[in-house]
Amino acid sequence: MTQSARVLVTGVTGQDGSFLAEKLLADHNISVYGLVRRSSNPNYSRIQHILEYERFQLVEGDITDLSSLIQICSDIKPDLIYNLASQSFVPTSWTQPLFTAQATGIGAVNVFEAVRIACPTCKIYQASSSEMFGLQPENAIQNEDTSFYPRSPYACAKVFAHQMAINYRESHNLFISCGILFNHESERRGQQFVTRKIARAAARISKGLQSTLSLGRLDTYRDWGFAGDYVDAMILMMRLNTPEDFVIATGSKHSVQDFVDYSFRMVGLDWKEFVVQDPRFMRPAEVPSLCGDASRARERLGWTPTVSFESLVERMVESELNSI
Ligand code: NDP
Ligand code: GDR
Repeated sequence: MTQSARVLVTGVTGQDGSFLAEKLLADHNISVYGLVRRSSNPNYSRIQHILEYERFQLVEGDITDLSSLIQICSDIKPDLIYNLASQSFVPTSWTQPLFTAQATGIGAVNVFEAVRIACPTCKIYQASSSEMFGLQPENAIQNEDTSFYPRSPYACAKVFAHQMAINYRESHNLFISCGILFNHESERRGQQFVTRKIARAAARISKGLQSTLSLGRLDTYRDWGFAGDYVDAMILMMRLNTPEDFVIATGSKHSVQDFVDYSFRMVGLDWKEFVVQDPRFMRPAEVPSLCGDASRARERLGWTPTVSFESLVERMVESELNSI
């Protein structure tokens, strides 16, 4: 990257955006611009600690508004954009399929168009997802060559964005790399996602602040890693001289029940006494099992995950206990 690089991060108020902005700001030659959308009450809790940095600036725009993105790209002339903004909660994509298509699918194309029009040499990172793989044979492992079988409007929107990224790369010669990231979690994860919901409930139940935990299916499997590690992979990908797509995953999977069991054991409780299954958290179509093969990332980026499943659960439950 050139000296005094300008980096635009969309989705900066989210889990990954906050870790990414923090890591980028550690490099004194980088200025970070965080895209935020207008809301009646700003939600800057994840980036509160970096708001005062001189090299960090918030810019107002919306991923669904192409004109705002063209304006921002013309003004800032970013060297690099990480496109992390999306409607990222899978269940919401069934109740708001059109909004999800706009934010998660068209939103990415808006970024590509703004770059094509206003700053065509800018590199772009596109946040693709393991949800694109969707329904796969039991015990299969997914890599960059695995076919997609999306199972939700969210996953369909991500497939659209992913294929458009490849299309813009091949037809307009834009530098776009897609990170196909498997589930990654942290104490900054949104409270609706299953890992944070479980960690928080285990801590609260152990302190007498909550009596039960309502969940959907316990028998689905995910390849869960630590968000900080996955953001490192994004940064490594953007240091390459040619664009390329990478699967980022730990290579081991666990069930929702494993996550529940280990979280409750951490606080000295038996989960079976507190967990109730609730149809409200079942999905119209499920992705039963995902597990990624990140060999390409290991070989070409030198990337490996540093946080085990057990350490991730411990970190999240401890954080919840500390916050009570
Ligand atoms: P979060 O849900 O935590 O953050 C999403 C971000 O997108 C928020 O900053 C949100 O802003 C912003 N956003 C949503 N809609 C708009 C909009 N219309 N205009 C501008 N900004 C918008 O997601 P994560 O940090 O977990 O994920 C980052 C990206 O990676 C997402 O694209 C997600 O789909 C993808 N992904 C995530 C994985 C994971 O396991 N975490 C795995 C694979 C892919 P606001 O705060 O205002 O709502
Ligand atoms: P996911 O994450 O859909 O994989 O998408 P989530 O944590 O929402 O669900 C994981 C699995 O847990 C099951 N589950 C429940 N999920 C939620 N949220 N709440 C519950 O009560 C519950 N009970 C069981 C789900 O059915 C599912 O099988 C995440 C998001 O970050 C996406 O944006 C990202 O692209 C993918 O990970 C990779």
